[in-house]
Amino acid sequence: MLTNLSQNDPKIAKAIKNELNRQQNVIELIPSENFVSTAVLEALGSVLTNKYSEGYPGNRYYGGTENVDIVEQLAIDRAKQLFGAEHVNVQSLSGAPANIAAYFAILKPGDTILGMDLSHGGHLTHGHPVTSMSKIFNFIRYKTDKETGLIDYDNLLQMAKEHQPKLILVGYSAYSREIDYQKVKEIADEVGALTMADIAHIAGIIAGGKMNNPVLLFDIVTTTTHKTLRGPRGGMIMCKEKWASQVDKAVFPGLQGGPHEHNIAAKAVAFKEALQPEFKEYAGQILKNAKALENKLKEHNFEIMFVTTENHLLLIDVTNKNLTGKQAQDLLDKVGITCNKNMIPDDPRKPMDPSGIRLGTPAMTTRGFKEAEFELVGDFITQTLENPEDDALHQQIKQEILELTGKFPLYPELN
Ligand code: DSN
Repeated sequence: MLTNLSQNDPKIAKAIKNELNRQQNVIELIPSENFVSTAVLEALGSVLTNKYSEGYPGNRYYGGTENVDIVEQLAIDRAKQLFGAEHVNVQSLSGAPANIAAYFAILKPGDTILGMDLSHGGHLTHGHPVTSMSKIFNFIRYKTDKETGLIDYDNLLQMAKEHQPKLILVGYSAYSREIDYQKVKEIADEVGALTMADIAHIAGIIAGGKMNNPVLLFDIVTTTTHKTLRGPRGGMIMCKEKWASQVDKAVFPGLQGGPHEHNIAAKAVAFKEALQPEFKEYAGQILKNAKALENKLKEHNFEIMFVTTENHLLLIDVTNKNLTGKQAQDLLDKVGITCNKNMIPDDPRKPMDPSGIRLGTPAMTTRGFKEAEFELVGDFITQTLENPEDDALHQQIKQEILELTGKFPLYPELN
């Protein structure tokens, strides 16, 4: 593989081969990552990357768009079918630009948005002060309830009455519970606010029918396509028909130029895969695996944030193991388990060395891991983190992980 690249640019070819090797040999637990099919990879590496096509299918600013029109329309139609959406824009380059376009489609600068606090599982683009959007819109942040781990819907209503937001925003990056979209819609209706859900993390589980779907209820829903949805790196916006023209204008020409049609083709391929019955099983297995990992970690006295998981991820405070999130991430890296350090609710520590780690099951579920393997993963994590100085043990676990991952081949055809 990579025959031409190896000849023309051996340094890049070597880095790609090493990355393939890394992906094959580690237990990948970053909840926002996944392994696309080789069909998706082929679409991504296709000649569609050469084509400019500003505009939308049937209405472009360039000639020669008859093939990319077919590609983009298929992506739109399949996404509509997957989520029951009235209108879909598949051109957003990723999740952050999808969110920015969504805000500009339905709001005016200065409008108030009620979004979740980052340390409680919200996302940077939901109004963190370091982002440009926080200078344009007035973000107010709500939190989860400490006892139940749930969004405090009574408090959300109170805050909505107090701040009179134009938009209530749900959908998170590190929150492990289901969302009551109906309740959020009722709160929004009571104060005359619009509703937006960012389902980037859980889109695949929703598409597989295993979590609540806000698309039918909410004004606007954004997602990435590369997480549980298992497509290429990219974004997408779904909305009610009444917002269609504003959404399309906000994406192009509002925010972006030429769409990346190779990427849109890969999205279409992934959506076709997600429409197959096997994908429902995949979505269900993601949830079962997260439960198996949670049960094993609870057995070993790990502190699970938000009480439990009802999706694909677990946020864990590692303070009671006498570690920081960064130390835990580094130790797990050493044995071949990839995860990310993460803030916990109202974390007293800093983002670069927070109190927690975030673990997710989508990628290893794609490789074929089931509950038994995730119980083993829970044991590997425990042994590693409870024995931070034991190099010999770490070497032994690394070897066991190599043997385990070897039984679940990843991209053997690319070797
Ligand atoms: N970076 C993504 C994640 O890891 O959740 C969100 O954008």
